[in-house]
Amino acid sequence: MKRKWRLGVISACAIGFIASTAHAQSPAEKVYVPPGKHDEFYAFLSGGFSGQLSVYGLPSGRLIKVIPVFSVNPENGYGYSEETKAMLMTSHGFIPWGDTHHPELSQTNGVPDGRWIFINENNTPRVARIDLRTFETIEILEIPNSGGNHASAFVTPNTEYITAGTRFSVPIPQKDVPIASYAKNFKGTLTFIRADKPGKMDIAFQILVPGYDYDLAHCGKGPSYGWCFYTSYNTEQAHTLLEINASQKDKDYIAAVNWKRAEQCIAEGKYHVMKTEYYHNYIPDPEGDRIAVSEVKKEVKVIIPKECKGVLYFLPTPKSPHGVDVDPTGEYIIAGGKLSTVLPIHSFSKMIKAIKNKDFVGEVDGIPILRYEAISYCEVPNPCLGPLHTEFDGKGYSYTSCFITSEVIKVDYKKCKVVDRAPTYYAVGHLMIPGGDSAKPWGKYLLPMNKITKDRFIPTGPELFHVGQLYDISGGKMQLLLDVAEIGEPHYAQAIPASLVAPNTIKIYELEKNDHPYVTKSEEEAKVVRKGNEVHVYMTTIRSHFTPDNIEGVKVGDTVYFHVTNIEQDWDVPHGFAIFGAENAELLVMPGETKTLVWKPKKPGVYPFYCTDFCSALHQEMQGYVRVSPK
Ligand code: CUK
Ligand code: CUA
Repeated sequence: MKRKWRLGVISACAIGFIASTAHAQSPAEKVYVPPGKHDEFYAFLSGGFSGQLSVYGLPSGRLIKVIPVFSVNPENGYGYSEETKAMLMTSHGFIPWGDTHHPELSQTNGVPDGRWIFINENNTPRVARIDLRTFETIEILEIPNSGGNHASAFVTPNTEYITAGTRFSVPIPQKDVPIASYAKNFKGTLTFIRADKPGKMDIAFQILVPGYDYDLAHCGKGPSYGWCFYTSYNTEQAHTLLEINASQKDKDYIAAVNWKRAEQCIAEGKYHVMKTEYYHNYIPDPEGDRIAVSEVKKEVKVIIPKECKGVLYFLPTPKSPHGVDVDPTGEYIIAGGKLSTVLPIHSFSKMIKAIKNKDFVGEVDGIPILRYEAISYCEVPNPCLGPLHTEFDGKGYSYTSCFITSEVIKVDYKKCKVVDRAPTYYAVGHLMIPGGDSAKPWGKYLLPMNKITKDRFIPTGPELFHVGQLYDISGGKMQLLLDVAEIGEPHYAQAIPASLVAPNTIKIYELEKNDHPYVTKSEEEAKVVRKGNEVHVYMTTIRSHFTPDNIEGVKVGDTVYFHVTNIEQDWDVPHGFAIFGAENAELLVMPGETKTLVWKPKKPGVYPFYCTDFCSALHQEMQGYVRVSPK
């Protein structure tokens, strides 16, 4: 009897469940990923002034990993270990910090393919490649002739290039001139970086452009394949009080670059070779020694637009535009006019027609300015205040963030009308839809990233995290699901189905393939070798001891290199290494890997070292001593 009664309850529940899915699921149900289950999407959020890239699962909003890119990261010794220091070398020396803004996934035929993700560094111009098999930064290229790398790192549809535009114009080449000579001496560059092969990033060419501020970019696809678009502001060429002086004109420009034409000009020798110095840092052997190296490059090819006709056009765009986004078909180009009262949409096919008909209203430095009416598809009326960035759902709708009115608007962009709006909390910057800037958006979710958190989380004193907000966009109306606490200032983000990345991730660095010059493949090979003032400790770790664990014979004035090889066979058992008083952070050594910590002991004594990363019940016993004697 009892059993029957129970069955009855179960079937009533089942009916209840079916009934409730027929109705709208609650926000809680939509973001709930049960313990042990995986998220549907990886989301990669720029860390902004943290210099890193964070990885979240969607729809749960759980933080899964922080990938160090441009900033040192004590948590795993990035930028501290001898193997990773070279990643942060620049022509200005070792720089332990960066400001990341725009991540973009590598693409094949305009669709994110899950191989790599790129991200820019705004302050000391650089771009990075992160390998999505290991979620590690494997390459960083410095960008010369740039005064701040903001319009970056956006890819062309087959990852032929990542592109970059200078945020601040500066004298190019750099020289000592009065700041007031801006209009005469300051220039910008738009840079194309070869990106299709890991370890081979290089500046293919730069295009020298008038001294404006190039803010954001996106590249064309489909019919607009072969083009990239950059917003510019400060066409007034102000050099002081830009908040007033750079907002004078009714329209600034989108710079439309025909990079296929640029390739022709390079092939025809229509370029200048400019001497300059910049660094290319990469790991040549990511499955072997895994040691980053720096290569110093000495020159770049520079195209001057008036010597390469057809490479660049200016599209007038109201008013101090910020974002520029190309729809999945490649025909519609939507700009965020920060101070504009309309949302301008340009038509790529009209642009091509206007170029053919020479429908120009003037030129700057030999660069034709197209007639606004000749390229305009429409202006979305009464959008919102402060439209910034747009993403697409692949179903004919675009979503634009509105900074001033703190909202997102959903636009039927072919019909040129707003069909839905939702408030954000507060002051939204970028927004992201999985695949939302590609030829094939996955849609489903929208993540606006807000600059101001105010009251969204329990208070943490004056400094607050930024907040992302997850919306369900699968229905007609946007529905707010979740607040996500973010690291630094995320600016932009990307997301991709986990099924395109997870199966390719590498679980373990194989010890057999480790050809690090200081590898120690077994405890029998562990040793201490003195070379003049250098002491090299060939050390192994395995649960739960170091070999050797008592080291004597070190003297004040020596430089001690701890070359720590993790010889575990289990993929998920890293060991850490830290020694008392070392100026460097710890090491985190993954199974199969060798990492090196340098230590210069300053006083005689006996110094403990220990494993910093929990590894077994005897983790606390994983320790040792170094004896340091006077000189
Ligand atoms: S910028 Cu931050 S909201 Cu760096 Cu892409 Cu527009
Ligand atoms: Cu090894 Cu803890």
